Amino acid sequence: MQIRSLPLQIATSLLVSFGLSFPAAYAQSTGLVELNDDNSTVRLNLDTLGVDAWIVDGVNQVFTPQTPVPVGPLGERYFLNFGTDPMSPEVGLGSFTLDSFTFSENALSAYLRGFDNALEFRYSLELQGGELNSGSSHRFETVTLKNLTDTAQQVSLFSYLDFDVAGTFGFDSVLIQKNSLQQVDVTGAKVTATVDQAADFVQVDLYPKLLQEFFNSSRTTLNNNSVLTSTDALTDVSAAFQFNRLLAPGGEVVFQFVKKAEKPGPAKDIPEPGSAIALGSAALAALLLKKYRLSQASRNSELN
Ligand SMILES: [Ca+2]
Ligand SMILES: [Ca+2]
Ligand SMILES: [Ca+2]
Repeated sequence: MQIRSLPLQIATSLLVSFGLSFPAAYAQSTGLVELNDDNSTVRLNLDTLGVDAWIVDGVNQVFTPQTPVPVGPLGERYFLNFGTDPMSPEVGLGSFTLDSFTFSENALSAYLRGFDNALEFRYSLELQGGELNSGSSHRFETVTLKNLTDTAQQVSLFSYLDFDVAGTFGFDSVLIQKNSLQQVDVTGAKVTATVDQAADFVQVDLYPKLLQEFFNSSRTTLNNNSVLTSTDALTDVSAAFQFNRLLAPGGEVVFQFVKKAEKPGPAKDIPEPGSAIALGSAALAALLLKKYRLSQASRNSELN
């Protein structure tokens, strides 16, 4: 079994926050909510809106600590920054006030306020499972940030994602671009996350390095590293988007995220490796020839 430990830096910050009574502190935090639809289950913590399970056909696709941790789930989290102070660190939604929430069998929505009531965070999640044993699942998430002050405000939203595709974290490969992430397991199973607008910065890094950025005392700007492959069974990839937005007084910004899990079809659909390479080479050669002919044709037409 692959086991990951809680980073020291985060554990230390918990000591400050909660004293030594980790289990009691965890128990006091608000409960976990579980959503279900067809072959899928999502479990999230109302206190942080962190996700610690996205189970598709019995297989969890996100990082879940072996034992509960006081900061709540570490698989998927939102972190925020507010204003322009270069020294101000990010905060998680655990520091926000939960005004209200509603949920049904497969959907949840919540209203929170933070930064001394200067920012509203509205969240909704809908889970759409797939057919049994299809490996397919969709999650639709909407985040709305509203400036509750009467002056313009700079806001940063971080979406932190630690997928462990197909239930294992080793050997996963991740590619993140400005509005999409793709993470692939050695079995070919895949998780993608897309967002309806371009991030200002992105980052992939090994756990727990990236997560620590959101628990340290400095303001974080992601470094735009976009590709990483885990090279053994014990290293683990994670990724994040960073959106910087200027909100007018009373102004809002809405982010639409879609997260999708899928697995490869039956083995008979996969060509032999040799024939796939041959096919790829032939297709590439045909394409190059076509391009060459096109460029010759356009050159000829320019000359005529
Ligand atoms: Ca991972
Ligand atoms: Ca995996
Ligand atoms: Ca930071």
